[in-house]
Order: sequence, then structure tokens, then C-alpha cells
Amino acid sequence: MSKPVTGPFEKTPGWLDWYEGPSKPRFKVPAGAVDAHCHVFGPGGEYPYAPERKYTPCDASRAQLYALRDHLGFSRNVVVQATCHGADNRAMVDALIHSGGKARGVATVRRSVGDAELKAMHEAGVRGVRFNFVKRLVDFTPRDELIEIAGRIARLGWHVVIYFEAVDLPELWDFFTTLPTTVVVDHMGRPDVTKPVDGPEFELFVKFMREHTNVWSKVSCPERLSVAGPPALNGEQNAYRDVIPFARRIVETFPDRVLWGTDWPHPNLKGHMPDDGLLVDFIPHIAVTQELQRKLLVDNPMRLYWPEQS
Ligand code: 0GY
Repeated sequence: MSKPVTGPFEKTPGWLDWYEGPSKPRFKVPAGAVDAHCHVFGPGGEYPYAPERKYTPCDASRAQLYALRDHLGFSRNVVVQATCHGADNRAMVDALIHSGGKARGVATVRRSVGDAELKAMHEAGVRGVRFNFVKRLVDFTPRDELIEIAGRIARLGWHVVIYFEAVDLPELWDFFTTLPTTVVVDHMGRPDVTKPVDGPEFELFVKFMREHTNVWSKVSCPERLSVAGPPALNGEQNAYRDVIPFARRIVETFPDRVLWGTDWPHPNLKGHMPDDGLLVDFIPHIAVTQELQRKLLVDNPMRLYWPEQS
């Protein structure tokens, strides 16, 4: 992969560029595997970052994303609109259009979005919208605006992706459970992995999924959730081992409603930048049989993003 190119923007201080020499994973993903959570950033000179952004990333282009896909052995991507681009979806849509049908997308829209714009995004491959509740990333959006958007995109057969932190689930529960679509949770609702996997906080998340069969979860981002860190830091074999019980529990309890993604280029990581090859090697620790791996990496994302081919 070639080095990140920095646009005419000052990166947020402390920002780490994505790791340009990812290892070749030892785990061979099944044929047709989908990286169901990744982003493109700019390039900022072509697709400027949003004025309301909370961070300025390094550039990370579609060509670099697709080179990573091939290097890791994946076949497809789901490109998720990142908050640094606000509701300007051009960089993400451009990535879909130039993917040869191998990428689908998740957009961010405001209530002012026109029907023609939604239709054009659908034709490019967008199949969902993302509602973000992580306070360090976005300003508050009124619930009635989100409900209105959810109603409109439901008619297109799209789903809603939600990003929130575990402590906020009780307050957001009623809103989430009124959403009329499939609801995909980013990164297992960001559990605090220093707490027990069968403690009240994670039990609430499991209950959320058990009682609401329209709720799916990405079992992604061990590098974000881990306190133990990667092997280079903790000297152990299992990278991000403290996240394993949480992700494994979700995979084994809800095998037909889980997705996995690299989260490349890993926004906002300040401590370390993960080796994406090691992230792939995390997969067999959380999906321990070939059947679970196939559901996680192929069957589930294909059913949600390429239903016409699954
Ligand atoms: C992620 C996580 C983060 C950032 C964003 O859109 C974004 O800016 O999602 C984060 O900072 O936790 O999933 O990419």
C-alpha cells in the first residue's frame, strides 16, 4: 500500500496515520468475505472535510482501501460515512461508484436531503444511514429529525446504523426500539471490557439484541475497545484478548445477525495504530467454527447489502 497523502489540511494533533505495511493474515477468510465497516477520508483536496467536523484525519483514498481489501483476501467492502465528512457523502459515493460493484455504502443525511439525492445514492450502492450518538464525534440531532429520516429511508429498503457508547444505551433504548428498519449497532455498542461479560452493562446489550430481532451488531473494533492492547504491547499470542469474550458471546448468541469490519483507516486512534492483518487474525478467536466464520463474513453481510446476490 502506498503512503497516506496529506491534503491541504492540518491533521488533528496526535492523529496517527494508518499502518501502511499490514501483515498478511494467517487466517484465510472464506471466499466472498465482506469488510463491512471501513471508511474513506477525502482526499481532502478533492473532497473537503466538513466544516462542522470534530477531527481532521489523514487522507485515505478508495484506491488505498481497495488495495487493503485485496491484500487481506476480502472480496467486498461496506464503506461507512465518517463524521469528518458530515452529510457530504461525495467521497463515500465516489468510492462505491469506482468499486466495480464490490462496495456498498452507509450515508449520513439531514432531513433536507431530497428524494432525487436518495435515489442517486441508492443507485450508487448506498443501503443505509448512520445515526451517531457519540458526543465527541457529533453535535446533537433532534430525535424527530432522525425518525423522519428513518421513515423515508425505510421505503427504500435501507437500514439504520447506530453508534453509541454502552453507558448511553438505557437513555437511547426507547428511541432505538421505535426505529422501523433493521438496526445495525457499531462495535457492540462499545462495551467497557474491564467490566464482566455477564455483568449488568453487557447483559443490557444482549437483552437489546435478544428482545429486538431487527437488531444486528458489528463485532468489530477490538483495537478501540481493548485495554490489553495488541501483541506487540502485551507480549501475548491473542491480540486484543480482553475483547474476545464479548465478541464471541455476541457471535455465538446471534450468529445470523453479526457483521465484521476492519474499521480502516481507524479514525481517532491515539495510542497505537493496528496492523490490519492482525485484526483479521482476531476473527477465528471470536467466530470459532467455519460455519460461524462464513455467516459473519459472507452470508450475513451479503443478505443485508447484496440481497439480490445472496
Ligand atoms: C468508527 C469510529 C470512530 C469514528 C467514526 O465516523 C466517525 O468519525 O465512526 C470513533 O472515533 O470511534 O467506527 O470509525
